[in-house]
Amino acid sequence: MSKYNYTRRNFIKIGSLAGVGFMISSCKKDKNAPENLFPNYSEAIVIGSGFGGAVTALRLGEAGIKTTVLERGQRWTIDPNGNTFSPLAFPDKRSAWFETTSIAPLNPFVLPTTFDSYAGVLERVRYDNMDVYAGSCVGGGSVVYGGITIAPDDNLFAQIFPSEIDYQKLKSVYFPRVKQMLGTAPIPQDLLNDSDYFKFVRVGASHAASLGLDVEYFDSAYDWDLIKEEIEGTRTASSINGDIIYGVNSGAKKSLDQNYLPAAESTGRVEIKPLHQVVDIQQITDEYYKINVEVISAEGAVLEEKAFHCKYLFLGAGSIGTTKLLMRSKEKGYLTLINETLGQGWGSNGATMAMRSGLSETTGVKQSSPSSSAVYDLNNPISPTVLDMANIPLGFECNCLIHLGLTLDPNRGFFTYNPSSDDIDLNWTNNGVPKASIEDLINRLNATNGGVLGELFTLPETKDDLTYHPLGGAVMGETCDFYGRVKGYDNLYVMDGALIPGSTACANPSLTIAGLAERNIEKIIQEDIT
Ligand code: FAE
Repeated sequence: MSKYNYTRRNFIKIGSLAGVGFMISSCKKDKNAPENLFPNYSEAIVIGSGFGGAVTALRLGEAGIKTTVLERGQRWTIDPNGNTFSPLAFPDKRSAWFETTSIAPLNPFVLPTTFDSYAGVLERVRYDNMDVYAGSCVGGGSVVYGGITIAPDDNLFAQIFPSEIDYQKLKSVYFPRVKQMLGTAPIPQDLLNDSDYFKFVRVGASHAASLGLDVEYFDSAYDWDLIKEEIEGTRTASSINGDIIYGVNSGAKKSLDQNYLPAAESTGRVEIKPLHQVVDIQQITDEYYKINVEVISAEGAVLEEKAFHCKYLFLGAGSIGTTKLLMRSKEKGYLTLINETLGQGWGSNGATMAMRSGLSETTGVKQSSPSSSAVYDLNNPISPTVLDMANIPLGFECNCLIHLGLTLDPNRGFFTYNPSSDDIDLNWTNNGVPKASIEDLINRLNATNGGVLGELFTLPETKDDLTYHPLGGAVMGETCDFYGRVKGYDNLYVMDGALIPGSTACANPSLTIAGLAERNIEKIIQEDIT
């Protein structure tokens, strides 16, 4: 344990033991103390409450550091009547971050709806050749994600990440730490073997086995007992209707607002401020940062412009959000020392979606979320590919399966700051690797088991122009060091997907992002916080 932690913990202990005496002494106002110099001062500020932000906030709170979390989105609390989130089939304003029509990626399956612009849970950012989806609420991506909590393959990890990241330690120490906090578990055998809701999983696994491919039943951040209650009819049906991307009304999804974030608040040192959208950040002295914030209403009106201040500033606004804040702030002359790699090294995690239809087997009238298995095609002739067995909740028998494929795509894009929009543009050209890899695998599955690629309604065969997995922009070893410290600045850190070099090596990213955040904040608290 570091000297700092020991001292800080003792400080808290002595404070509570000394009782009144301690309170009196702390009441003597030190006019040079930062909380008296700067409005809205916390020792630490975390921007964003997704995986990187939530891990960081908890560990700072546990270390006794007064921390404010600034989150642009709303906090959504599970309503026992099952009406917290927008339904999947008829999306309403709660589904989308300031849009007026559905942003569902597979539009043919969603009835066209229009609604008022509102601070909904899922953001779609449209760039040339690539649409990026991300969470926009307290809990960030964990509220809209599929709960897939999967570690990269060792060899693939080594092909993407620098050797400075000790992968064995991530796997043995930090991934278990994250999983324990989230409370993850694989699909129970009875649901896997017998439930009609998971028939699609069994069909997908048998087809993979026919090609000799390994199937992994990975840990999921879902409460499987609650899914059983949904099936039994004693709880709001939500997962079994296929809900994922706009939130799960039964509460079965173990999003960060059910674990890390309340744990952070219960330290008594962490405060979360929803609907606080950070505009830019500024180093105002060698020691302190100013964070300019718009406090917004759920309808998007700016209610107040406010400045927050801190000594330690942690960015957890996600790959797009963090990169945007750093680039905008650099452009405005607020953070000029950040090096020229900022905005580079962005990747889509080699992600692509594809469907198999026309299967001879039935795959289930209702295909329940969450996804629970993945097929490993590591010898794919184009690129190693891992195929998530996703669910397609149509409510009728489609004899079809839908997959999210993750490939080891070397393609990287970069952002440029656009002064006219005061935003960042992504420079990205698809190279065809994700599409070719997944199609190669699907063609082999179809050749052996029957079925065709795509061909249901107007769905394109393969979608490689959208990603749920934006990664990079302030990459480790380039813009930041190997613990997320932004080069050129003290006490400024990137804790989220922006730090990742464009790919999490054919794995869905949340576990890698959260595991790295656990690793990095541990080091930062030990070495940097005085
Ligand atoms: P993230 O979780 O996106 O959090 C960023 C937070 O910052 C958000 O709460 C934002 O609202 C907030 N923010 C942004 N800008 C600002 C600002 N200016 N001021 C204040 N706050 C701001 O970042 N991954 C998996 O591993 N398994 C899955 O099953 C899976 N399914 C997914 C399904 C969908 C539909 C989507 C969109 C993503 C999915 N992902 C999945 C990806 C995963 O959610 C994503 O990699 C992580 O959430 C990224 O974590 P970060 O901490 O980088």
